[in-house]
Amino acid sequence: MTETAIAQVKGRRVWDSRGRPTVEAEVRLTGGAVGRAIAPAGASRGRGEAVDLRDGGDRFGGFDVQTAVAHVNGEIATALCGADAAGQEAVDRILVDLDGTPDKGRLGGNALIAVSMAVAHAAAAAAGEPLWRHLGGEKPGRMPVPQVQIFGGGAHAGRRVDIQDFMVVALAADSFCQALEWTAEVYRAAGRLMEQAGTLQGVADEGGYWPVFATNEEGLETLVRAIEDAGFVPGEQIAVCLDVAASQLGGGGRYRLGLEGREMDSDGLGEMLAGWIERYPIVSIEDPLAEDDEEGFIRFTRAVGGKVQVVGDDFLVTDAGRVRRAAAVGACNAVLVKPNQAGTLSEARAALEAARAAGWGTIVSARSGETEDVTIVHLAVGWDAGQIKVGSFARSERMAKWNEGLRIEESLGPAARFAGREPFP
Ligand code: 2PG
Ligand code: MG
Repeated sequence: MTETAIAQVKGRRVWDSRGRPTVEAEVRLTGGAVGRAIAPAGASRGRGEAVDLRDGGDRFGGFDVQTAVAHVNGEIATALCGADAAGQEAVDRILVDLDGTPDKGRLGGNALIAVSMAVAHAAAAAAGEPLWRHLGGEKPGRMPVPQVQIFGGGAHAGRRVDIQDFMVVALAADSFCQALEWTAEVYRAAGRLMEQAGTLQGVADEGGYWPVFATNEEGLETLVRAIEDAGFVPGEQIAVCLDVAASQLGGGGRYRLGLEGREMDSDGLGEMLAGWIERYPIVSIEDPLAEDDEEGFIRFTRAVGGKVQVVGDDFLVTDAGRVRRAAAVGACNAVLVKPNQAGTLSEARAALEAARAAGWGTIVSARSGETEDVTIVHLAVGWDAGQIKVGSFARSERMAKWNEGLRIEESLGPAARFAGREPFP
């Protein structure tokens, strides 16, 4: 324990992929090991997420994090000094108790998650292991199958189209490395199609092409064409995943597709999506309905859950209690795990374990505001999530994660096992 006792916790302000301030934490142990991590930030946020503490005011659009950083350097550092970094759950319990609020609004979920992840890195460093191995123990987890965005939309692209993420998943690839190779070809093919159509206008927040489409469905058509143009069989080799992020489309059972000037109720939206599932090679749909529409989630999961993965993001906000409740009533069959929605690693892991216990799929996910931090890749492998979602195949805050996955797969050597089709119904 003396080697792994926390000697110093330091916070600093760094910058994320949107040029906004964010919190970095650095943890030093008595034995000299150091861990460092950076909090990400969402744009389409669930109401039940841990609070992302911002300073407000005029500076940097109100997004500054001086208060959260001061909490890391002050109260949090004091509370953690002397604690054993090897005991992640006890450390996270100290953080949660110190904050003392149900939504982590006092110290800030951004302050807490940066520290929680930095502690994990420090403990792994002290053990002389990469984080994924440290978390996974003896049995190495599978290399997760990546859901990769090709077109961005929704809150990540000025609501140019309503659907937020048009993604591909290379489920027939035989390795993580090959899945990225296939995805790279699809990304290029999609860019060529946009160029030919005269609609190539750069990229959205997560690196997917800016979605210049007349309808939401045109995004799907273009995606399938891109898979074909890249030389793959849609559905068989490479399938489609969507994040509708439907909380952004309305609530209270009413939804509005701004691009198409259409309004519909919960069943109308569910039927539209079910129609897409019939016509396109879709294997996963995230947040098909709004976070307040549990009934809609139940009906949608009943209708299509046998065929596709129904993922809760804003709806479940990486909360074990919500996952258990949703599983009990049959809403969703998979959870998106975003550590900063929970606020600590232990709580994020608990949400993942609750989903696993329910027989659900699990996807470790980045946020739309990211950095060079690659912790989530280690979590996906170490926790054996089976799936990972990081955004698109451009911009280094995304590529850093894909590249870290390549390094992990290489170091696993012959023991590496790619999740491929396994996670999908
Ligand atoms: C999501 C994420 C990533 P954000 O909705 O799944 O695409 O977006 O980080 O803005 O919540
Ligand atoms: Mg989402």
